[in-house]
Amino acid sequence: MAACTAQHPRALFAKTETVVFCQEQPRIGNPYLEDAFLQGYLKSYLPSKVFTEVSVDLERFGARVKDEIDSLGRECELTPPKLQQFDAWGQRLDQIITCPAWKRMKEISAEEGLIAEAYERKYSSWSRVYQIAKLYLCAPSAGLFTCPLAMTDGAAKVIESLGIPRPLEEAYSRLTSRDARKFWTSGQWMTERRGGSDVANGTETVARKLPDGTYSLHGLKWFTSATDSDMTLTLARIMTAEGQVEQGSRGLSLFYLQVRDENGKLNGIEIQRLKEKLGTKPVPTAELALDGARAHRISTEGQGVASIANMLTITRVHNVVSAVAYMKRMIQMARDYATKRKAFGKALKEHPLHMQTLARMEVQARGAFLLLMEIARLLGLEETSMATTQDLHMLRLLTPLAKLYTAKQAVAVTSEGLECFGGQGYMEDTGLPAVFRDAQVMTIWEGTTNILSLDVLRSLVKSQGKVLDAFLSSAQAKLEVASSFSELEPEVQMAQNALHKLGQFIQKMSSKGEAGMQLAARDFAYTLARIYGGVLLLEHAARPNASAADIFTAHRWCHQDLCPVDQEDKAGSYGTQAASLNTSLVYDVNPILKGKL
Ligand code: UCC
Repeated sequence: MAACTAQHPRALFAKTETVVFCQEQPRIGNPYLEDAFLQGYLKSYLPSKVFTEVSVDLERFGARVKDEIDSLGRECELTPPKLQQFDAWGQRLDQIITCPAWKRMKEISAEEGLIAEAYERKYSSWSRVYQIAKLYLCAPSAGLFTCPLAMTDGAAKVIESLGIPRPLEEAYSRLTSRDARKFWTSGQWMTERRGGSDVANGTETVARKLPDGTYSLHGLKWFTSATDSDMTLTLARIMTAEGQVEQGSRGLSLFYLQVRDENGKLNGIEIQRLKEKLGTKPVPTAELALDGARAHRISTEGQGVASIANMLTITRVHNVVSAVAYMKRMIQMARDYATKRKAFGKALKEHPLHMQTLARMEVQARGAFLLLMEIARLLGLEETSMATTQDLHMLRLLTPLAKLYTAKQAVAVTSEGLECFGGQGYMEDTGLPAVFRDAQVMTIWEGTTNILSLDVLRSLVKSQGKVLDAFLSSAQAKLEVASSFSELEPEVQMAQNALHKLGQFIQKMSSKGEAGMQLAARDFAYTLARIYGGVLLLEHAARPNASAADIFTAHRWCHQDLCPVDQEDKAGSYGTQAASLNTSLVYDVNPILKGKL
């Protein structure tokens, strides 16, 4: 856009002068070329031949994000989906109408191999890193098409891990296709009327076995994201011939179904309504009634939750991709704006306090980025059977950890980012509020912060402490590398101290068991995330070709409280009285009412 000078001849009406208000628009550049940290990471860790090829493609793709995808994403935001339930003559249609840009995003996703790349494995284990880097570049521009892509990736992962059994061969080949005419997206229908976190007790959908071995599903799915998808994976309880079902987690099995038949007719599904949401406006999120949906059982009976966990791992990784990418997008826009916008006689860039704010945002985004890339690297190793047991433990731990931590960071950083634009950040037509709104969902879908904190504990307990051992030894190994650089010495020591305090805390809590740890679960998870983010930044800053910015980032990150669980413990947050004190504080109401609580 041409620069706006806001110079008007004095001869014009005074009124014109007061109504004309013009600021230069921040620019979305090529997100690959503008991201030195991403380039530095890929150059350092990818084998050089892989880096050369990948870099060329990412630069090309970055230009496509800037020149094509970003405007499609905006169109998706401004043209949300509609549900046409009936035709003019009362015939039930249940048609979700999406805009052309949303459909185009599906084609582009196939053309660009946004799913295929991870499953073709052209670059062996590095293919995952490559795919994640591509998703990261386009996530804030893609009009939330990254939501169906997350579930599509998750479904492909589940099917692959099952050995691609016969009823799923076609689905797998379509989910991982580069042919836009063939490409399918998948849903993940987990949430029912009784809630989304407690899947084991909230799932009411039942499955009746049919004579041909398939099942017919009956129930209500309360939130289904990207309901225009071609297929889905979903949970249900198998009903016995006597009409009995088993309650709880052990009663759940995993099913695959196609949403529509070849003629576009819904498969025993009614779309009740589309949801009114705070954000993710382009995504059709629907309430569904399943009334005889034909489905294939794809897990062992009663193993539904464990089987869908593979999908959750992938969708949680995608959540991290978007959380980090949204932070980065805000920072890129704000730093460009800071070169253009003048206040108090100089560009924002010349105000040290403003630069400090942006630098703090950047430190958060960089730590989050390394957590993301570490997960991508480990996932790639797992998928090519190259992972050690320690790698597998780290992947299990880092997935919920990074999901919960980066989602919270994304809300804070995008909120701070809005402020960097002053009042303009609050204006709908700048597109900036949408970034903030969409960041907020990252803390909720795919498991809230508390559910993910409990999943961190689950990973420790289920592995009988091996996950924690892997964490401690991996952190130590990385700190050892960093400790040989004198410039990093004080920060390495800070990380060591945090690990020491963490060790003491774990020892103290070990006698209290899993239940005793619950109150500390969130602070414990934050501690692991902060320590590991710091350790990764220190390792990154210890590379021979590390930049001054890499070293400064590691310093800044390590100067935050790396062990909040220790601080909170000392403050009595997990003591015997803590839970009841919390409740009294929350319900600090009129004594008459108190008696009724
Ligand atoms: O669907 C949604 C929106 C889709 C949109 C996607 C967009 C993605 C982002 C894109 C970015 C733009 S939102 C709804 C998502 N729903 C959830 O995330 C559910 C949240 N609730 C939980 O995660 C709970 O912790 C449950 C459901 C996993 C708890 O289930 P249970 O059955 O009560 O827990 P159990 O008994 O501990 O676990 C049952 C089994 C165990 O294995 P076995 O049977 O072998 O002992 C666990 O070890 O499941 C296993 N398991 C896991 N395994 C549980 N969690 C995991 C895990 N995370 N990884 C591996």
